[in-house]
Amino acid sequence: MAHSHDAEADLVGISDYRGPAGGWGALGAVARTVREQMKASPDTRALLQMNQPDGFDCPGCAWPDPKHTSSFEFCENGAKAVTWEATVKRVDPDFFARHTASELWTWTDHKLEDAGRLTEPLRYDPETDHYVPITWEEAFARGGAALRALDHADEAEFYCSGRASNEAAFLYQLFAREFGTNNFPDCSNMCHEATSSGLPKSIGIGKGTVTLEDFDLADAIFCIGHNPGTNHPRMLSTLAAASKRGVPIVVANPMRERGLERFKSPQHPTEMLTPRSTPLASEYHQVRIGGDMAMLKGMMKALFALDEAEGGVIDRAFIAQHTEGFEALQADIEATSWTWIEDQSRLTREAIESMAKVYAGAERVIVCYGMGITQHAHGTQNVQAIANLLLLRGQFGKPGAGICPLRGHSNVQGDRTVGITELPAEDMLDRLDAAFGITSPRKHGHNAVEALAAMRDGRSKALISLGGNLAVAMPDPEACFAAVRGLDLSVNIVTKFNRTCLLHAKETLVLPCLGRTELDLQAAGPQWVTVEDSMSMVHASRGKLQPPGPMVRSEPAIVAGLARAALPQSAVDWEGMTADYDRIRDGIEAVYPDFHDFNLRVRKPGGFRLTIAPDDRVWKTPSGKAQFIAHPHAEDNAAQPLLLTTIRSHDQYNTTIYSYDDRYRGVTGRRDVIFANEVDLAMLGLSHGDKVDVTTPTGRMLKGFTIVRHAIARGSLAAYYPEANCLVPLDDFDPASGTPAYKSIPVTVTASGWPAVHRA
Ligand SMILES: Nc1nc2c(c(=O)[nH]1)N[C@H]1C(S)=C(S)[C@@H](COP(=O)(O)OP(=O)(O)OC[C@H]3O[C@@H](n4cnc5c(=O)[nH]c(N)nc54)[C@H](O)[C@@H]3O)O[C@H]1N2
Ligand SMILES: Nc1nc2c(c(=O)[nH]1)N[C@H]1C(S)=C(S)[C@@H](COP(=O)(O)OP(=O)(O)OC[C@H]3O[C@@H](n4cnc5c(=O)[nH]c(N)nc54)[C@H](O)[C@@H]3O)O[C@H]1N2
Ligand SMILES: [Mo]
Repeated sequence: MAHSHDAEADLVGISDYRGPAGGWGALGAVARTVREQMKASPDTRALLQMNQPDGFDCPGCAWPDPKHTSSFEFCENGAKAVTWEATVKRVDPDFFARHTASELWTWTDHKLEDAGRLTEPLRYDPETDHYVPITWEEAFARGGAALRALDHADEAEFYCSGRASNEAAFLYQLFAREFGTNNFPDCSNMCHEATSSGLPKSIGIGKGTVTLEDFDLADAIFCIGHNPGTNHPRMLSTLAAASKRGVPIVVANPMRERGLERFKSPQHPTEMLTPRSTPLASEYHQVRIGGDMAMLKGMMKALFALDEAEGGVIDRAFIAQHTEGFEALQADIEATSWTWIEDQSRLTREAIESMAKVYAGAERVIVCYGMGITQHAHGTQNVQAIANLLLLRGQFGKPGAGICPLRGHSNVQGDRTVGITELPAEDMLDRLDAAFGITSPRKHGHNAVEALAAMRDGRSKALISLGGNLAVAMPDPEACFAAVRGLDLSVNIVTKFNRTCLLHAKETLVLPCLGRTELDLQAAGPQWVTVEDSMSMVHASRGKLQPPGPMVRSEPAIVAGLARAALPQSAVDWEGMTADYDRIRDGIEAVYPDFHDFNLRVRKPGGFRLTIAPDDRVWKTPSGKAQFIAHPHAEDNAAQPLLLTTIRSHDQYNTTIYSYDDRYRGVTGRRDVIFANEVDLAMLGLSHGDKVDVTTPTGRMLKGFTIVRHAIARGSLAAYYPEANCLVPLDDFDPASGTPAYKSIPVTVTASGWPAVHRA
């Protein structure tokens, strides 16, 4: 491919980051964010209440805390999440009088949210192109009227993002089901749905099986397709402790992520004051994007070989007593060739054998995984392959072992537990109906992709969003933006104004809610909420900060207000539950037996753990046994020369862009980059810093981005989400779970003449 190099390489803000994760860089970043968002606010003490027994749960991620009784655990990105919420900046009615919607549309996602917290309910006025303040009564009346005007309840979509508390989410599903639909598109549908749909078939539960204490007992830890230095930073302390004990930590990730390599704990004075840091990964395997299935099959192949050579590697007693499907799995692994495995994974047989050796040599093993596993067209198969691997050595139901999906939003798991699901179980609906005197619909509803398709096709006419930024988070912004714009009603219950709020339906409402850090005062006094972390611990979260304005209401109060207006004849005591959240918790207990004595047990510091049946080697599958699930027809990616994955920068929270920096990847002040392997660059006839266009087989394009050399696997490219979402079609998803294939987009790359677009 000929390419002229007359253009200057665009390497502004591109460098190598040489430090460890954490360290002084993290402390500096916190100081900066506190300065920018909180100015001299006395509420900087908020940071000291994060994850304390009496404080609030960090809204940053779902990684648990040591019994919620620890001393303050420092986390840079938790601090960013809190300061972004506790900011002193406001978008009040004056702000919206100054700026038209058309002007705000031209703002970046960063600038929109950086403008501050919403303070009053708003309605979009198409006559003036402004958002105008309205009373809560008018907001509820308008929302309720539009919902009542629908021909059928299934024309409404009830989206839930994962920050909502258990209490808010439970009320929300009660509202939607009394209204008459199971349409619950949910951020989990874009995230760990492959876990929710894949693991129940394997081990009878769609959640992780380990606790934080298990990490203290593990003999080996595998980290596949997740980036804890950015997305679950408190996990680094856990990994560092394991590393110091000499526990091997085996990483499989196409990108070399600093947060998996080295960590300098900001809580550790000697590390902070010396050049020392703790090495994390003992082996780092740069698997190709989408090559995990092949890698996992390769590990199993090597395990069988080791077992044949040495014996005692495969746990045959466990397999005989607890599982089904072993023969089919073994046959599939035997039929899988090393050539195919190496081709797909771009790892050598020796590398994979080395991973298998670590696994075989450890008594107690934890496998952690994230979006690098789930967000593929074969995400569910990937998750089940991890379960297969663990079942082969009986790594369930014993201390120090198990599966650890790193969940996304801080309460995404809890929201699902208390009923946010488009596929509700019959017995759950029976109990809900009995507890509240309603008749829930039995017909299953829409997940996120189905909801967007229904909205696009005019089958759905209303979207209520409890948090999130749905149209920006989903694939194919063009289709999703048009879908929301075609609606009769769009209701955004949010803390901050975002791009989805700017997509105008016939009626567009923006309803400001309290964040988790804030004091929630109701008729019966100050209220607190509960959340469930990645490890199924349910605990209390108590906000203390002053709300951003007197009119801002809590999520439960807003949900109840809308429900009241949409369901004038409602059988539910919405006012009573809003006045006193203990009553919502009583409702949760009535519907979910696992929450017995909820109000009592959750008042204990640290809360309680929900039942995880595999802990007791109980398998809630139809046959009562854990299942090996073979995937003989695993996806073939070797023919695709280049696959692109989408990732989070260090300074973003999903669609919330805190800043344009990505410290650990050496990027400052920009997001318009494509990370590429040096050898691929040369093969493409491109140089570090060239402007390129990225094109998909169906002609989707990302134009004028700068391609940069990076430590990433051959045949793999990476770009930031959501900038690259235009490359993902809405119908490219995992058929088993509906999870969009955000992480394996086939592309071609060519030199570009287009100007850069995504600069700070
Ligand atoms: N600060 C911060 N914290 C967050 C979030 C945030 O945006 N910011 N988001 C929250 C949410 S909702 C979620 S779901 C989690 C996400 O947490 P992660 O799962 O860590 O998220 P990602 O950034 O999407 O990327 C994950 C990693 O997968 C790797 N990867 C990409 N493709 C592949 C592949 O094919 N195979 C393998 N093995 N690896 C691959 C990437 O190189 C990257 O290191 O974090 C949560 N926590
Ligand atoms: N290409 C690509 N796309 C992806 C992903 C990817 O890896 N690649 N990841 C996917 C994943 S894992 C997820 S989870 C989704 C995320 O999808 P969403 O959950 O829909 O998106 P967020 O960006 O987390 O939502 C941000 C908004 O939430 C609101 N908010 C913040 N805190 C609160 C609160 O306490 N209450 C309420 N009511 N609102 C609040 C704010 O107004 C803010 O603008 O994106 C998905 N999209
Ligand atoms: Mo997520």
